[in-house]
Amino acid sequence: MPRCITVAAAQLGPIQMAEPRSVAVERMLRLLERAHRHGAELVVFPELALTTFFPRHYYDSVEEADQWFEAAMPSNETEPLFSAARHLGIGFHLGYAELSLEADETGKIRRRRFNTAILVGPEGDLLLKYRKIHLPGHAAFDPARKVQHLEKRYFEVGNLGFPVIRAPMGTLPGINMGLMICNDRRWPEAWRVLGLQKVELVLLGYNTPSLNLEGRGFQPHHLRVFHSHLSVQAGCYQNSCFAVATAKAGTEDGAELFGHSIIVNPEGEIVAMATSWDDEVIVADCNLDMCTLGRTTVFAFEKHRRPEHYTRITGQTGAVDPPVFERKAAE
Ligand code: ING
Repeated sequence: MPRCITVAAAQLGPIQMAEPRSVAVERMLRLLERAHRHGAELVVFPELALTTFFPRHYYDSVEEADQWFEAAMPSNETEPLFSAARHLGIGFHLGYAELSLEADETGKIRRRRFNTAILVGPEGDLLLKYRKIHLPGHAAFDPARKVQHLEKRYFEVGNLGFPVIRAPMGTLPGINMGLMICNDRRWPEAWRVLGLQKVELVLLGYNTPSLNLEGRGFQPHHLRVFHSHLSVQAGCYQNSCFAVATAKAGTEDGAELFGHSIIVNPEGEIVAMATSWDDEVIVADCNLDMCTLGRTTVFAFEKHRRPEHYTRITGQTGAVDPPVFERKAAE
């Protein structure tokens, strides 16, 4: 009996700064119901799905940005999502800005802010939590940029690693599910850490500007989507897993995010793609047995990987100059 699960990407269109969370939650409830009608057993919402992508806005003090964070999950405003999913018997992934009062590595209890994603099971259990590790952009106001991208200002680097859990989902007693967020998808290390935990289904949300806002060089617009798809397709192929990558898209207070949410299989094929930049559900039946071929042949890690030659990957942060060729004087 094939191990099949039907998954959905519940893409969100733009959320304006003025839109309250209740509006976003209402829209997400409609998408959850629509996905359920399509037979989805697991629904993936985007990164920072409850509010506008606020890291594009500069606030003098990070506390001023706390209006965009969730101090509790679920809260009164987000509880309807949890009860609807429980009622429909489906699991869901949700990205949000997490404000937590907890000890840091020095043991000091303080307010900590993370770009967070959770995976909630069909019974409402919190199965997995992940805090974004690869924070793109910058921490200080950057006058060169057309639009700011201040994730390094508002979020700490995640402290939960790249987690995988085996848990019931849909009709299956156990699926190996892992999380990453947005920029993480561009880093093969993130995929491989999940792959080394036998992940079968990677869930990720993203908010990605449709234009290069760095203002530091020309990049054709169509490459923005190409790079996003390339990263997810490569990650799936090289780790023999499925992925659901869900966008928040459209123009938020004048800043454009691209959509093109996708569901990708272990061969790296896009099996479903959103075509709007608005609220849209895409669905795919995933036969998890497809993960077996790659991980028992080309990517049988235990047979073919040579970690003794990979030490630069964890030993170095930045790149170093290579040795320079020097022709040896004739002897
Ligand atoms: N957004 C973008 C992303 O990684 C980005 C930032 C875009 C980085 C394009 C590099 C190139 O998709 C978030 N939220 O990480």
